[in-house]
Amino acid sequence: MPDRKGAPPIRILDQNGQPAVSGVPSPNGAIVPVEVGGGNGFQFVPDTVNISVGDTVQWTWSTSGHSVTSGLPCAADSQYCSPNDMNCASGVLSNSGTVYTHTFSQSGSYSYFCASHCVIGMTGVVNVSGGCAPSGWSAGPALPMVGVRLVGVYFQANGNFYGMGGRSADTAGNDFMHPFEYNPNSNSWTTKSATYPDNQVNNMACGVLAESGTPYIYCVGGSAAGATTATGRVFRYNPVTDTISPVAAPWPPGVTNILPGGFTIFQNKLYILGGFDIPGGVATNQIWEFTPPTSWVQKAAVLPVARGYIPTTTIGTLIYTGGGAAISGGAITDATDSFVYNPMADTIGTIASIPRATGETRALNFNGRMVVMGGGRTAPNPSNEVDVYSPGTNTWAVNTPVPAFVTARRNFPTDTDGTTRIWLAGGYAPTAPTASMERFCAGGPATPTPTATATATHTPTATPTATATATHTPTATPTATATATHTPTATPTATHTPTATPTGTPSATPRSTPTPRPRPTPPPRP
Ligand SMILES: [Cu+2]
Repeated sequence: MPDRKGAPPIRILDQNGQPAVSGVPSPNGAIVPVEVGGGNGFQFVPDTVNISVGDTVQWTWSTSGHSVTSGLPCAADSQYCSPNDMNCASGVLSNSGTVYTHTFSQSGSYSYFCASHCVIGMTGVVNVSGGCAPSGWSAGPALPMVGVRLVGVYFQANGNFYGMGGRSADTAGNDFMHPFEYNPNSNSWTTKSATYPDNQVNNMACGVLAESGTPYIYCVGGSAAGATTATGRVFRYNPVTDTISPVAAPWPPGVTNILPGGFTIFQNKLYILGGFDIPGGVATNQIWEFTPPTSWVQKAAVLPVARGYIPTTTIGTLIYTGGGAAISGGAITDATDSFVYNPMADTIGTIASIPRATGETRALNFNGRMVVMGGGRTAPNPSNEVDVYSPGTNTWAVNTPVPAFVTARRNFPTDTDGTTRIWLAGGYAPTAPTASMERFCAGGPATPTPTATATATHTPTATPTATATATHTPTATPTATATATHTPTATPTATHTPTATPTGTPSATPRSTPTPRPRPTPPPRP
């Protein structure tokens, strides 16, 4: 927690010129100041703060016409907002001298923006760590039943982890019809009442998107147990009201029986990379973008190689992948190719390959690193290994800082709060569906790596220092040397194309399950 404890007490006046009453901090609560409209007048200063659970952020307006609005840029999710946490979607702007505080009681990475200036990059993030126990991996309660091919989604607005879709067995008729909810505070699972619109709920692409100020879990595509077809249909789930609603915007490839590949959220849009063309028995290379409420766009860029079930996550303004499934004649082989996609520039490049082949699992953004969770089906997979990619150095680490979990598995729901906690449950472990759950807690405060948020930050360092040096020499010719030093503005480039430094060591990491299993001969039903 750099800089915070040593900061001098701040004296701030509120909009009435009175000393501001600083929030109500929880027992260990520090108060962390952020200036609103500082820097070039359209920035939060600092734009990233790292705090502990129970701490309070105190935003103070130094210029007028700004808001603090929670949500991914630029879509309000109504978790908190200035001036009074009411009508967040309307984006009420406040003036110089305003003070707004919010106390963060759950770990996680909390994005916010100014409703007026989000589009020019006035965004911020509060990384909250700590508050969980025990440290490291520990067993959680089992899923209500054994399950595979669910999607794990952390829903920050209520702090719960959801298992969306999936099935209890690979034979027809075993698809789940209701979401599963895990509450970290009560440490228990609940089967929700809301019912899915159909039984094609395996291998969906899901993520949290806000629409008109309300966050939902959107789910796209999927297949049914025992089927060789897929769907493109989209629905959204409101976990607060426990309501599932149709979204009249099917994913176009799903209509032709393609399953979604890797998926992730960037700036309130859902991206799908690659997929599994079931009738063709091959993987696909397309990249699609969904903007709520109903807009699908196929991007011009394509994956350098076709892949399905790709571990995929967003870090800063870039989307990273690690491995994925190569598919031929319907048969799946784990791969190591890893990529970085720039959704703003619509360009794709190669990064260092993940140190072991995997697929049929997820990648998560944990403190600015890509964490690839076990997975894979090609022997000796499935695995319990955790591969950790650092964008800054284009390097991979194995089982550090997140160690391997206990039970090797694939096709399981997993997600993270981004700073402190990771949850996983179910999956094929290694071939039979399991119900077991594991949860990770980073003991003590984590140190989030600052993500390169390449939001066209226009830093107007207009300091043309005009140094006029007049040298007067006693001779008859006085020389006047005028030196004008113009410091050019640093323009941050959004295109971070890491050079592919192939790591020569494909890591012979000892696994907990070294026994090779017989491969099923027929191509697996997705
Ligand atoms: Cu603003």
